[in-house]
Amino acid sequence: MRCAAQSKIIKNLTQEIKAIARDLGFHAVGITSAEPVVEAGKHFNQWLSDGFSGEMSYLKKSPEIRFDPKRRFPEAKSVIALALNYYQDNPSSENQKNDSEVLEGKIARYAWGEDYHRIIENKLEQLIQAITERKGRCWKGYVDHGPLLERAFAERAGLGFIGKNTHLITPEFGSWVFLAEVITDLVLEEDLPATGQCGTCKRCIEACPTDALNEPYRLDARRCISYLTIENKGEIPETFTSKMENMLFGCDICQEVCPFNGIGVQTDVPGFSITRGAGPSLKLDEIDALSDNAAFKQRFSKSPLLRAKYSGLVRNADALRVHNKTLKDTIKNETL
Ligand code: B12
Ligand code: SF4
Ligand code: SF4
Repeated sequence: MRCAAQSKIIKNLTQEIKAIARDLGFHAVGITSAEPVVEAGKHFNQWLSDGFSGEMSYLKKSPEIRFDPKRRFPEAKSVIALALNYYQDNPSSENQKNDSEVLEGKIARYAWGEDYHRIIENKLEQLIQAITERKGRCWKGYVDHGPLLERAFAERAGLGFIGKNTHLITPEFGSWVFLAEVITDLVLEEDLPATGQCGTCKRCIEACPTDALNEPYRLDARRCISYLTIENKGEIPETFTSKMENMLFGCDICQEVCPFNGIGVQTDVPGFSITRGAGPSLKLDEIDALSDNAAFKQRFSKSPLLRAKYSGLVRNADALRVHNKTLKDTIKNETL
């Protein structure tokens, strides 16, 4: 039991840390304990044993630390869950060219500007420094790469709820947010878990072109265009090349159709501007013009597209081109 004076100190410290996080530019911050997310852990284990993680072998390494951070950091007390809005309108969607000769591939919104890992890591370092100055011990800040079930901790910290498309959906920014966390030994005041839900809606499940959302809340990565175009190292199976809806890198279809993403809030993070990266689409000719890996690395030096590697981007462009040719031939034959 805490006395009133202790509770007040904890409350003040929590408010101070939340204010620092907001000043650093995070758009939402919530606190939860470092205790395991037990139900999410069961779902995660089931997901792995069903083979849904495909070739992402790193997810299988010590899966228990993803839902129980205290196994790694026994003195951890709190998880500070953070979100950064990356939404921006597609400037080209209103006057899209209808030039069937110029083939373009679409880029998922998260990758239009600079890579979010660097932008967020910089903010996390500053937050950790501020906590350390307040006598709190922190372990490395996490964004994406860390072994933590980020969506589950964000949900328990009250940032939003997990939808049937598996996204963490916030009340203010929909699902157009990146997630990040700081794990600390400070005892902080916990937020209540988020309570929203999808209700009877199943738009994302119906819209997914490859049936990757084979059940609500469960995504088979092996069928997901995002996985096939970014994480997958091999060829894109033919069964999917005709279903990629011109996505060259990543996929946003199950987010675009979500009613919680109706009116996006423009991000205020300069690094996410399309002028800083690949933008909403790329001409396939531009990819052909990249003569080698060095040219690819130079063109996309700060972009998330680096993740797919030169060979991956060329493979994706080829898949779109082959599909477009087949489509054209079919239309030609039908009109003859
Ligand atoms: C591996 C991975 C992928 C894989 C697998 C995605 C997936 N849905 O599992 C692939 C490559 C496909 C992928 C794609 C994308 N990713 Co990704 N990815 C990750 C990563 C590294 C791990 C996710 C994971 O553990 N998956 C395993 C499943 C089981 O866990 P989960 O996704 O958290 O699922 C929860 C629920 O679905 C629920 N659940 C599972 N089964 C069941 C069953 C029932 C009955 C119920 C009720 C619930 C339930 O439990 C889980 C609890 O956490 C996280 C970062 C991280 N460290 O967490 C980023 C992360 C999830 N990705 C992110 C993003 C932005 C994307 C893309 C939008 C990129 C793009 N535009 O192409 C797509 C979205 C695809 C989608 N619909 O999820 C963001 C999501 C932010 C958000 N608002 O949710 C994260 C959090 C990275 C970050 N730090 O911002 N990703
Ligand atoms: S990201 Fe695309 S392919 Fe993956 S589940 Fe969503 S709609 Fe389906
Ligand atoms: S589209 Fe509908 S079912 Fe899918 S996540 Fe959004 S609200 Fe939930």
